[in-house]
Amino acid sequence: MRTSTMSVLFIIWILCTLDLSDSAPDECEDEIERLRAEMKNLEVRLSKQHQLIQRLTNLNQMNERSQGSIYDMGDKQYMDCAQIFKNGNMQSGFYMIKPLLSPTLIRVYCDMTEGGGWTVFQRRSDGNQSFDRDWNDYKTGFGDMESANGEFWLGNDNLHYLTSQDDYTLRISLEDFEGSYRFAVYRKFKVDNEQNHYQLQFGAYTGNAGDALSGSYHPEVQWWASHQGMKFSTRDRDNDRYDRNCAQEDKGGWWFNRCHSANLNGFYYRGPYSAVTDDGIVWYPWHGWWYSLKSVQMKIRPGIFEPNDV
Ligand SMILES: [Ca+2]
Repeated sequence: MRTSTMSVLFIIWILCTLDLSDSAPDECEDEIERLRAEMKNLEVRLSKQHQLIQRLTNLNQMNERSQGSIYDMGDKQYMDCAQIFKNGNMQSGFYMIKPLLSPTLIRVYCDMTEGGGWTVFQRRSDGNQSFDRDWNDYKTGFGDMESANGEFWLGNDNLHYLTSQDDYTLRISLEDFEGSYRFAVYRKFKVDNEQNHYQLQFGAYTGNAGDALSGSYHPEVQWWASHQGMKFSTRDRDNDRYDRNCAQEDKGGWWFNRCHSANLNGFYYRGPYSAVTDDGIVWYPWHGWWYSLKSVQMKIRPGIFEPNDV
């Protein structure tokens, strides 16, 4: 619009200057003035429309983010959520990362609360997803990676890629149906590769949920209830130390021993339950084997994490 108006103005100016038009010079000037005013008016309208489009675009992006859509990080690549956080992105949500060993970019949920920089690899929240899955599902990951509070497993290969590139701290957040919260933190959390059956290693515990993973809450049960050094098992791949199949009986993939004192991928009951086996979402030192938790989150970030050290 602007270009065509300017062209008309220019032609009229030429005609007036050369005095080739039939119009009197005054009429020429009037016409130029009228077109100038019209052009000004169009510019104002155009500017308002640009502002409106920008506002609508912003609103649309905010709406997408609140529904769990991914943040566009441009061409930069990050190996985990800690790097994303240190880069100044402090909004929890989905991001793309590329751990050093990973052949591809992977979509992850970054939890920027509790100090920020947490890469979440497991979430239970409402029983919406089945965790009673086979080896391949646990290898590659499964579940709802779209909703902000969706249930998922990030995948054992991804867990291996992540935890082999640095010393990571694992934080497990637990909630029961009475509105109470507990947490367990383990230093030096590592998951080996598939050839070694995603064997689990972890270091010192801190927290208020009790040390279920090492079974230190009761030395006499450690030989069968500790998860230290355990291989991953699924219903179709029995790597546990039990003469039957823990993953099949306890309805989820996990680092079973004979069988567990923590089973965070178990069946989603609601609080106290009774069943043939202790197959609920269990954290023994807090609620015992016969109470299934309301929500769980498992997440990692580098052991040395100084968010201000950008
Ligand atoms: Ca077995």
